Amino acid sequence: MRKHVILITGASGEVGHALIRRLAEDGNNRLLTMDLHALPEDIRPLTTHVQGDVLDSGLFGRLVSEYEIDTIFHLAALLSTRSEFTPEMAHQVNVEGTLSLLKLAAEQSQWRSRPIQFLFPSSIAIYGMPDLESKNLYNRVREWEWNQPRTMYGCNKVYGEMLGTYFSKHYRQLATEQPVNIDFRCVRFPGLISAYTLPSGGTSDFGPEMIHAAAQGQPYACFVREDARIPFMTMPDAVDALLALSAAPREKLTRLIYNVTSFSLSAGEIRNRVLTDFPNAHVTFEPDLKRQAIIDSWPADLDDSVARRDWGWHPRYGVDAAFDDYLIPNIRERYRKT
Ligand code: AKB
Repeated sequence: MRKHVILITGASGEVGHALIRRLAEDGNNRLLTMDLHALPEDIRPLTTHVQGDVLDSGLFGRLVSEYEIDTIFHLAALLSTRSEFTPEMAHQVNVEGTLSLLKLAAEQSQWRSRPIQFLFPSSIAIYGMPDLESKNLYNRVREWEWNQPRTMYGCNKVYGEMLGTYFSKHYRQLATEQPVNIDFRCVRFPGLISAYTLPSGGTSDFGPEMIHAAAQGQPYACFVREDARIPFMTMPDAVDALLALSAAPREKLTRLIYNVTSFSLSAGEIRNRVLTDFPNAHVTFEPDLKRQAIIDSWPADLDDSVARRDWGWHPRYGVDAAFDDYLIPNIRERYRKT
């Protein structure tokens, strides 16, 4: 008999790392993970890992002959800064990879005549504020506002949201065969900050980089202006959001795509927080005008009231708890060991 699994793509990335740990806490969850890379050692025993490409349809064929995939967390993506250097590859991974996974979900749902849940993390990168005046004026953006991204990654993510919506509502709408039943659910994340891992290839990376550099006693040259402001949340809250949305009763959901966030800080405010805990930290501001322009196009904050209303979303870590209870103690501990 084929084994029932939760499939996680992009498993060796930051969100994957935290999500695998959390899902593995429930011994009933059997995890199947995929990534181009091997998994970090600490999470290897928690999952069956397949090193491979989300664009490899032959690989998917082999996986479905062995496993029944009930839920998919499709995390694999090239982030915003990296995608600007290789936009065509970003399109392949971020769009064609998503399309392959949605097709896999569609086939699974048809063969088994049951819904397959598809969790898709999107991003503040799908927004595009035209100028700083608008960014300051329209502070907390709602899901349907300003959806005009200026990065390849933002375009890919907004299209991924649209593809997921299409697959869940209209895919093969004129066909007579067994209907497709994909339960697509999406959260738009702000910048994420983990105490245990560092991001790579993103543009919100200045937040986590600054904190981790200070904890290691290293100087940090921040690539955006001191007044550059975007929303952030901690990694445990990001995982909570994915799991809470996954567990929410379908009938409570009035949307397929939800903003989630916790706090909004400028780069200067992050520096000030860092200095409180690491008074010798050396942070300078040396804006890279191109990356700065991307941050300027992202909203200063997100309105996540619909997620709060529909599925009780509420971050565990507001700004004070994020720094005092989660980030600073765990990051200190992390670098004390090395
Ligand atoms: C990035 O900076 O590209 C990501 C994101 C905000 O989605 N962290």
